[in-house]
Amino acid sequence: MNSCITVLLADITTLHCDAIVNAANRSLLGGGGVDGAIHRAAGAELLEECRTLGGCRTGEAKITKGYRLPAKFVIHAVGPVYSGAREDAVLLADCYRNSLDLARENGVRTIAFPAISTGVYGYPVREATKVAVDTVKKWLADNSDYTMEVTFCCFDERTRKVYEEQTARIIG
Ligand code: AR6
Repeated sequence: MNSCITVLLADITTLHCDAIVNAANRSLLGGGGVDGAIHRAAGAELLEECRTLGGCRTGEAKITKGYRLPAKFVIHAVGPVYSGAREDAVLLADCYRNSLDLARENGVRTIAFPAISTGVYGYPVREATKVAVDTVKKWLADNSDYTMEVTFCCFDERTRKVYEEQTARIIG
């Protein structure tokens, strides 16, 4: 199987993946940051579909169509608001794992993640990146019967550099 991880500096709304992940909030009704950008690019139909979903718990994920985006699906994951508690990392890892499970259930082969929780939700980039990379690597190992191309889509150079360092690292 040819699963792989790529790090990219880009606007996630421009990516031609089967699915892009949104760093949403529990209402799933839009917001700022990457959430705002995804809703603007997808158009009003995305919000209409999101209204039918009844929100989403922190650490969980829900899927919609991508509408006017080049991506076929949007997977809306709700990251934790950073508090410094041990639970933060558990909930952040849940976001990545649940998004990948949902992606696989929907036949997704290429998926892009933003740096969930590291913007408005205040999660320190280095800590969040370690959780993201370790969780994705473990998921790929646990799903070695399925080919999935994972892209970490960074929006600034500093975050990209941290992802490059972490993905080059061996787990442990
Ligand atoms: N493409 C890729 N990454 C982006 C883009 C983009 N177009 N725009 C921003 N980022 P944030 P959070 C990066 O704040 O911390 C919203 O209001 C950004 O630089 O979008 O999980 C929601 O509705 C940062 O690295 O998400 C929630 O209320 C990363 O995406 C809340 O913000 C995440 O930043 C969620 O906060």
